[in-house]
This record gives sequence, C-alpha cells and structure tokens, in this order.
Amino acid sequence: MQIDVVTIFPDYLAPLELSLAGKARDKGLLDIRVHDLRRWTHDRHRTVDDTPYGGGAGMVMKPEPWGEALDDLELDGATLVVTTPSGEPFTQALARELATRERLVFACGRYEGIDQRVLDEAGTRTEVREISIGDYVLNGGEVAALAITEAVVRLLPGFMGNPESLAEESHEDGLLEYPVYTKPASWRGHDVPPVLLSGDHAAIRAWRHDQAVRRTAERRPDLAHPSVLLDDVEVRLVQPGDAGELFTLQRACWVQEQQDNPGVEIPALHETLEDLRGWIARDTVLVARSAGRLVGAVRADLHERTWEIGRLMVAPDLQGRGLGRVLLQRVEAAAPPEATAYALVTGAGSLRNQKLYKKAGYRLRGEVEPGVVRLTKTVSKR
Ligand code: JD8
Repeated sequence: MQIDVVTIFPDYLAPLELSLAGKARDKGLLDIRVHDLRRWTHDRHRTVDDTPYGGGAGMVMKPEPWGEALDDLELDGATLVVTTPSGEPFTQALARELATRERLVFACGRYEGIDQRVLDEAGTRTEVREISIGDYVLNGGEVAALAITEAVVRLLPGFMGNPESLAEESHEDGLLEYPVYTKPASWRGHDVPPVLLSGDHAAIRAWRHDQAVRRTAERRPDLAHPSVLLDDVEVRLVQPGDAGELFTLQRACWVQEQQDNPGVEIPALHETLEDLRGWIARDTVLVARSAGRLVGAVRADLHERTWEIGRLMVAPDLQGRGLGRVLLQRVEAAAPPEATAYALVTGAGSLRNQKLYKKAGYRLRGEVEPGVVRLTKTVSKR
C-alpha cells in the first residue's frame, strides 16, 4: 500500500516513522510519503488560507494550493481521505475497507477546513471519503490521519505476526475486549480470576466471552445486537403457549424487585396464571427466546395517548447483557401512531431499572403511590 499525506504541519506525521508504519515499511508492505502543502504556494508568504465567503470566524484553506498538490500527486486510482469532523464515522469495518485499497492520499486540513470545491473537483476524478474519528473537535486533520493510518496498516496482509489475533479484537466481533491479566497471580491483594489459572480452555473462553458481552452491554449498548448478547435470541409477539413459562419467569424476576422495595405491594408477585393469560390476550406482549428458552418479555397497552409499558423482565442469570434495553426499544417501536408518550412504573428502590430507563431517555415523574415511581418519555416524531 502507498500512503501520501498532505499537510501544513508535516512534523505532526513524524510518529509514522517510529511506529508500526515504520515496521510495515521495512517489511516492504507500505510506502509512506508526507508532503508540505506550502510546496504548492507561489507567494512570498506561502499563503494557504483566506477569509470565508459569507463571513464568519476563522479562515478557510485556499483551493489553489490543494488543487496543484493533488494534481502533482496524481490521484487516479487512489482513495482521497479527507479527515473532517463532519465526515462518516471511522470504524473497524471502514478500516478493513480502506485496507483493501492500493493507495490512500490523506488531505489534512486546518483553520475552518478546506474549500469544498477541492473535494468536489477531486470527486470527479477519484474516490473521495470524508471521515471523522469521533464526535469531538480537533484543531486539524493530522491526528485523525495518524489514527486511521495505524488502524489500516495493521490490517495489511503480512503485517501482524499472528493474523488470528486480529479476529479476537474489539469491534471485530461486535464485542468489546475482555479484561486481561498477567503475572503475578496476586498483586496488592487483588487476585487474577481463578478460571484463568485453571488451564480449562473451554471455561476460559466462556468466561472471556461473558466478560466481553457484559462490558459491551454496560459500556457500549449501541454495539450490542441481541444475537451478540445472547446466543440467537429471538424477539416475537407472545403466543398463548408462552403463558406458563412467562408466569414462572415473572415470579423469578420480581423477587429482586421485592428485595429492593421492602413493604411495597408488587402486583406481578400476586397475580394468578389466569390474570397473566388475561393481559397477554389483551395487551401487546413481546417475548424473547434464546436457544428455545424464554429469557425475557415486555408488555404495553395504550391509555389515551400514552403507551403504558410494563412487565419488562429479563431472566436473572442473563441480566446486564443489554436485552432489557433491546426489549424496551422493540416495544416502543410497537406503539400505535396515535401514541404521544411512553410511560412505565418501577419501584422507588429499583435503581438499576431506573438507570436503564433514564439511559433510554425516560424522565422521573415522581411517586404515583408509596414506593412506586413513574417515568415518561415523549414519542419522537416518526
Ligand atoms: C480536520 C480543520 C478544525 C473543525 C473549526 C476547529 C476528524 N473527529 C474530528 N474532530 N475534528 C476533526 C478535524 C478538525 C479539523 C480539520 C479534522 C480541519 N479542523 C476545525 C471545524 C470547526 N475547527 C476530526 N477527522
């Protein structure tokens, strides 16, 4: 792969010499060239910026130096990567895609950015990708070019000593990394999880997968598709035949609620199987099954213009994997068009539930009865 980087701060790219890109170069896998944009200016002050048309703060990078630079670098067949906060999100999948290219040319802007005509004109000649490395603002494109280069180069065939290790990495399988440990087995009173010292490789794999799933659900629920969280989880409308399992799951799930809310009367723990059959026939009820086992459920019904959500339950041994968030999203999506708000109640002492609902955009509306709080969320226009 050949990489060219055009910038007014070439020294910013010096780390490429040091790091892995340097090794890739030594392996003949990579050829990196850094170019100072001012090489393509012709005035005494080597000017690369001017005031913005339409007014406003800051300066804009002039098109002429960029046009001449990209002409000289002959873009044909290359992918022009313009790093910008308004670009498409950079992801591992995009890194894999860029790693298939023969040549990348990075245009690193500064000031308020590069005159848009440079990109539009280049786009008539070659592939142009405007890419952002994250939802925060940097002062220029160089850091992003460094990050993208590192993420791409390490995927080049022949670069990683052990390519298998790539497959296990974060974002490769939609999961975050599991925690890692090395010697000593005990350090400052903190011990390495015994399973890792067991030599039982199947148990170690299972523990690591479970840790990765839990971390993903906790830290990056946006990454956590149900099928990643639980083996082939299926969410569907309830069927009469689910009643028995659902009744049993409900009893199991509300034990914790009772412990968190001592003295509060909890209907889910007092209703009969017949009561349950009544509401699964009346309400919108979704159930989640994994490997044939009923592992979660939720119900909802319309009262005036409010989609009243309830009985959100996840099997106690599978909580913390994001299934509750997925079920909530799915039952919200099932709301009829006339619904203008979602609402649900939970125990005042059920802080874990309240945290999940607040993360999903619900706001606490106060106690509706002793020990029971209500949360609501406006239906966003569909
Ligand atoms: C390129 C100029 C600075 C940005 C006015 C501050 C990427 N994830 C990212 N955050 N910021 C950048 C980035 C910022 C850049 C340039 C990339 C060129 N700036 C500008 C607009 C607001 N100043 C980035 N990738």
